[in-house]
Amino acid sequence: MGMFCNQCEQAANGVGCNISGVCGKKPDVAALQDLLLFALKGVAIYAVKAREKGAKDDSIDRFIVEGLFTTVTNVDFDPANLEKILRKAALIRDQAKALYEGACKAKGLSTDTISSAQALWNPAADLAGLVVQGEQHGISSYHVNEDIRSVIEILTFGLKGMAAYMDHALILGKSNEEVLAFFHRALAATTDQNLGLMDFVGLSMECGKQNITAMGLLNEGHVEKYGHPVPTAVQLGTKAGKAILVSGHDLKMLEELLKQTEGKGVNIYTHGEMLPAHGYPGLKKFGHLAGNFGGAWQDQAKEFANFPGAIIFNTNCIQRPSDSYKDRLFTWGLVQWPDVTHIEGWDFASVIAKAQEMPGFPENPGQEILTGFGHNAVLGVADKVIEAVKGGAIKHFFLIGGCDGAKSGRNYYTEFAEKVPADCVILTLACGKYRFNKLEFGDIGGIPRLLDIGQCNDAYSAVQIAIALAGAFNCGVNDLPLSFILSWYEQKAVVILLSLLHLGIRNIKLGPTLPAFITPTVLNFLVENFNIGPITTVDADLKAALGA
Ligand code: FSO
Ligand code: SF4
Repeated sequence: MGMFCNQCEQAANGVGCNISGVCGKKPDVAALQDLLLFALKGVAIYAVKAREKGAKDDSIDRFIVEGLFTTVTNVDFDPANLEKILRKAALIRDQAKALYEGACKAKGLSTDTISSAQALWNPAADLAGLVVQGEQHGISSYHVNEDIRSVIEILTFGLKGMAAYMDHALILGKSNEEVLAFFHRALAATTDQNLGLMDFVGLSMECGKQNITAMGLLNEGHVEKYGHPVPTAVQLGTKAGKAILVSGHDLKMLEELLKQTEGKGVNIYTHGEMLPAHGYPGLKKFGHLAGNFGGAWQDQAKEFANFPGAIIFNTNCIQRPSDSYKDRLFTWGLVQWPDVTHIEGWDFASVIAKAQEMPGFPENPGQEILTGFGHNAVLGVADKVIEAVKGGAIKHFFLIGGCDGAKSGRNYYTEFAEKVPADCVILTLACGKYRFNKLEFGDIGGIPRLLDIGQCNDAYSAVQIAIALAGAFNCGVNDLPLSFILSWYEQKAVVILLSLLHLGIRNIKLGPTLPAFITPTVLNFLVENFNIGPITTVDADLKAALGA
């Protein structure tokens, strides 16, 4: 059975995974995810038609967002769960069709004949049949022209990334009609063989724009619920007591767990992208939010084996669990792994019970690191920052952010942070920060030289900071003494890149390697319009950024 997937930075041989995923995705799961994307396009075709007639349905919108997020790298590895979602997709498609037909009827209009395969799809009778169906609808079927296919992939992966942020926002009760409608419109467009390269370039840029709204919504949801992040020292040592480790991005899930463990002698530790949670007043108020454990996602197998408590994933990036911790590993939300207990809903009693069975940690305080430099905190000291720039104390800002990953080439980011001159400030976000966030950078006149803005979605905060600085200096963002040194891994990074390009940000350095799904023609286009380029050597890239 063959597969082809090239959606993340780990794509085998820089081309694509065709035997089995480097991430652990097996060919059957790859085919089921391809089929899910195909089915979502069918739903979207009817949802677009319904919206044109003024009809929409929250459950259809929500299904599209969750379905897309399900196909993001390192989210759902469970064939049985994917089968359930696929069967629901057919029902949701029927619901979207009925919505469209009902809206036409109510207006006394006739309905268009829809003949696209995506809209007419019906699921095979069993799992094996679904896999066979999925094998027909992989990436190679997107378009015969490889450059158009490349841009359709950029758009598709951008939509997947945006779905992740939108899903978190929806969980917090935040929504936006324009963004939801765009998911349908863009997905339906990918089935339209009459569209050309520039149509998909336009849609990709629009995806970047819509994603700023989605990340803004998520930021609003976080701030309304938990307050603006404040600079906070996070303990890397351990507190005596039972322990639960939370990995992922979902703050509401963490909050619920904190509430349910209050007074139970169970301490909660953050892992990976949950680290910025410590900066939110509404979360740090829980005394048993004890600290951060471990590094970025790719080190989980080694680190989880040493965690003496229960572990729960609330989003990506999950990897194949080893037997040493599989029985105390749980998933929540969209993340699933076969034979790993999945928590439905908001009751974490079984996770807490598992933590109670485990030995927990002794008291062992350790190093502290800082987080919580969201736009509110940074702009709160904007006068000081602007004065430091004008007076020459701060010469340049580097946004060194994005995803971490397993490749050795990612040492570039550690070396880069280490070599940033002492009169420069590093802004960072997402899990790529683990390459250097335990190093000592000192401060410039009281302004820490390393400012952790937050999770990958806090790219929104980084953009707000850049726009405010540009306003203060009366220039464009590209004229600021600010360089973007980005690392990517999966599709959330793709959509953030689209957002930066939509904002017209130029000269981005991207690594550790360029996406396998970008053809030379498309790369030329990006270079010509945005002067984006691959990372080279630390010395050369630093020199280029500082113009020295
Ligand atoms: Fe990292 Fe994983 Fe947050 Fe991604 S934990 S790699 S871009 O899911 O989303 O930064
Ligand atoms: Fe390969 Fe990445 Fe696709 Fe996994 S998600 S199969 S590692 S390209």
